[in-house]
Amino acid sequence: PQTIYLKDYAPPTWLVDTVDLDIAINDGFALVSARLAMRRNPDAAAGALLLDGEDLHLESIRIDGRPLGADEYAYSGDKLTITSVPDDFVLETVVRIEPDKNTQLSGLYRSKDGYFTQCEAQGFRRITFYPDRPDVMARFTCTLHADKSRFPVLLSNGNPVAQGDEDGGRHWAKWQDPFAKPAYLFACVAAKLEVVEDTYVTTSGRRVRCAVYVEPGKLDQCAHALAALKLSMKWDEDVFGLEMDLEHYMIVAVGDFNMGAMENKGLNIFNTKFVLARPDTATDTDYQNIDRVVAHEYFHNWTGNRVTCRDWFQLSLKEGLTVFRDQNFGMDVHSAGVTRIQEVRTLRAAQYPEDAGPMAHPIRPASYAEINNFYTATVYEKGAEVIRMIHTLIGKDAFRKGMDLYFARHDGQAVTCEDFVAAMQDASGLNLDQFQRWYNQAGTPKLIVRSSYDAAGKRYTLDVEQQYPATPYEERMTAEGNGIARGPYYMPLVLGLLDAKGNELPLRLAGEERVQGTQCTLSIRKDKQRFVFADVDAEPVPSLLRGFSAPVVLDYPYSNDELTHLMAFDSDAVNRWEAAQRLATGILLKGIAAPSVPADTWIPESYVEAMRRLLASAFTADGDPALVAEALVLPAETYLAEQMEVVEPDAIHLARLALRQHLAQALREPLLKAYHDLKVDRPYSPDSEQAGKRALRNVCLSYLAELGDEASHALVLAHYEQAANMTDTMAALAALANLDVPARHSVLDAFYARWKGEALVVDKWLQVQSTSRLPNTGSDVRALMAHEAFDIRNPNKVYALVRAFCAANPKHFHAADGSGYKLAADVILQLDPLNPQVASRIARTFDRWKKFDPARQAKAREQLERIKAQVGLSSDVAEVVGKALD
Ligand code: B3K
Ligand code: ZN
Repeated sequence: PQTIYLKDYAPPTWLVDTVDLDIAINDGFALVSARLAMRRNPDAAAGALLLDGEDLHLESIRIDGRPLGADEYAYSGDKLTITSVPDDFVLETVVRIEPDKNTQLSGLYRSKDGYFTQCEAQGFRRITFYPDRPDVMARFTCTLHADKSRFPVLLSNGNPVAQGDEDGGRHWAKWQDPFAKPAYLFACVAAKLEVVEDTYVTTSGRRVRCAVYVEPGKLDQCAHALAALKLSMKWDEDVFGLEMDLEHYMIVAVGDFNMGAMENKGLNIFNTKFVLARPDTATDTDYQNIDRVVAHEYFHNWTGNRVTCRDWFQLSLKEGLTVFRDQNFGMDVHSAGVTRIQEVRTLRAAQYPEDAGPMAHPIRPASYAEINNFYTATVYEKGAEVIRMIHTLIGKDAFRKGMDLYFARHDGQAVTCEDFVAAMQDASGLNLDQFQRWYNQAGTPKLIVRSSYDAAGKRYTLDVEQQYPATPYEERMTAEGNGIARGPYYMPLVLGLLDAKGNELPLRLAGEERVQGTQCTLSIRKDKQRFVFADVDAEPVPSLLRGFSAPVVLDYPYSNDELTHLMAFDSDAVNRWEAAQRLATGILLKGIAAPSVPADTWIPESYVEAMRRLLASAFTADGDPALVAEALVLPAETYLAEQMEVVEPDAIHLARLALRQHLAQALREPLLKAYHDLKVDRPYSPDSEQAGKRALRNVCLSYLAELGDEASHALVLAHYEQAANMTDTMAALAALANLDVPARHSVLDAFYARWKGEALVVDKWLQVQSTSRLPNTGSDVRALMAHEAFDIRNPNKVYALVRAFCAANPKHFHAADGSGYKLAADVILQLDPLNPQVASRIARTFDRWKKFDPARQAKAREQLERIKAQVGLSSDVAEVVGKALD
């Protein structure tokens, strides 16, 4: 595939003022008539008119009403070229498209009995000819026509302005969006849907109709999403002073969708997974994810829609910022500490390996082959960390001023990441030049901290060094002559110091008058820096990188005693959790290195006691069960793999299992007691208090299930039978899926029979099986691919069965015989012609293949080469596989 460079950006030659679309849905095809009022961009170089168009059948083309002759235009290679046009004109095209055959789910496509759109990043060109780039912003109207009984609901962005019936049992509706927008925010829907509605009144008194549309029969699963929408509207007013600007805000749920959801202006289209929930069908985590995705898409209305991206390299401008905003919303509506912990875990599980692998890129890449491959954990999650660091460095009030300034300067514009940073710099007065490196350098920096204590002088010294070795991204850029001079990052290091009793010490840097309180933020800017704290009476335990203040790997030689101390006393929730993770990681790495040694020789008794105290702390007056649940969960196998030079998936699995079994044996009594004490007797609510109790109770259950005796099996089955909500049901089912007991099959069968009509529940059923550790999982996944429940055209099914197997079942995906790699490659090759975006996401699970032993590498390479050799491979998969093999 061809590489596109940020440095080649040029403003659009042609601008579009208005777009009038007319879309007629017919059996087997749609006719799209577009009327574009266009003019030459005075700020751009001259050039012919070039429009994007993909899989379009051109029926007619006119300029200012005059049909063009065959020699006046050319359509090839996804470009329509018109050689001679006036400076100002109206272009009218009619194209025929086939949404029923659109398996890519980009552009206008059919899902079940309705038609839906997905235009970000470059789907609009699959609907009509257009300068399909985000810096072309236009005002849209859209008229839809379709059969009235089959497609009673016709929606597009903005406000409904007219509607009527027409011949042949058809009807039409016209929508008008008052805001100019890039084409990627266009949406329309023609389907049979039911709707639940509510009204939100903004601070300035605007009445907004909030509506959630779902397929018939699902109205009882919409309440939570609708409530989350109103909560988000309120939050954005309270925290950022941002109001909803339209009279209609609609969310439409669709079962076939490549991603989570899409922020189209006034007409969000959502994967059903992030809308539908009922206590018996959705877990606590599902409910929380709905909150977050609804908030995220709503927040895009300002960060993304009112101010959008100049080009797709700037994707993190809207995504990093909007993730940061939805994270803060999550911290406000749920537990702040637990929410942050979950984010840190996701970042390290998904983004760090990306930064360490062949697809490494900065949050603003300087080149790409396929933009759809850059909706990544780096652009989203690391992007949010970068915004969070600005927030930490300049403080909450200056950050709010910076946001205000950003909107004052750029409302209605398509801008760059520099524009955002400039607003933050100007509002705060803090120079952020060096900070921009976060936008240009790839890779996770390492922060090496060493301490020393001078008892005579009562001084405590921290030496901080940062390392940021080049990644394959930088090597590629340099080889192409596009290299950049790398340098140290500017980042906040938030810390506290604990004394031997666990008290937080007042902090004063030597040479400074002021005591900073018990927590301070050090500005890290250089390769090496030294910080000296004065008046420190005895050597403290440092609590470094509180709140995970920068997306780095922290290297500090903590002893196990220091970690247990932090686990017990640190006032920072993230660092209490982090101490438990570090402790477990250190112990597990020892166990992994000595696979034939009995577990009790590498598991220190002090660790077991620390975990016992941790569990007990959930029941103290200020105990937080949700936080304890997080801290009791051992680091994931994939996380442990990243800590190793050469990954040994079997040894990792066995050591982690041995530690779980050891803890289950040693803490059997308190685990059982906690399990019984934590039972929630009230009617189900997804609130954080109930959810926290369920989380801890279910963690206890999962440990107890490791005991492997009759009693523990009976406990799991009883939990399943008594479950009154999907959270508890899935906890039992997940435990059972790992047990080789006769009840496993009967329960899985009964579960399927009970839920086969609920697609999202069937996804859960597929996923517990694909992530099982039992020996036959690989062949079970193959068998399930032939099951009536599976459909390779439905992304949720592929993610639940195949992606979960590849990404969350390392023991089986990395099976020594190569069967896991073969399975993944078979699916990628089958899926690529149908849906390259989803195929490419599966291909990404090969990213870390070079970290394994030579025998596994040979098996992985064989499959990667096999994929690469496929004729007609999509640019999506070609880019991923090409970079993996480089
Ligand atoms: N902006 C969309 C992502 C669209 C992905 C297209 N391949 C969802 C979001 O981040 O809100
Ligand atoms: Zn987003």
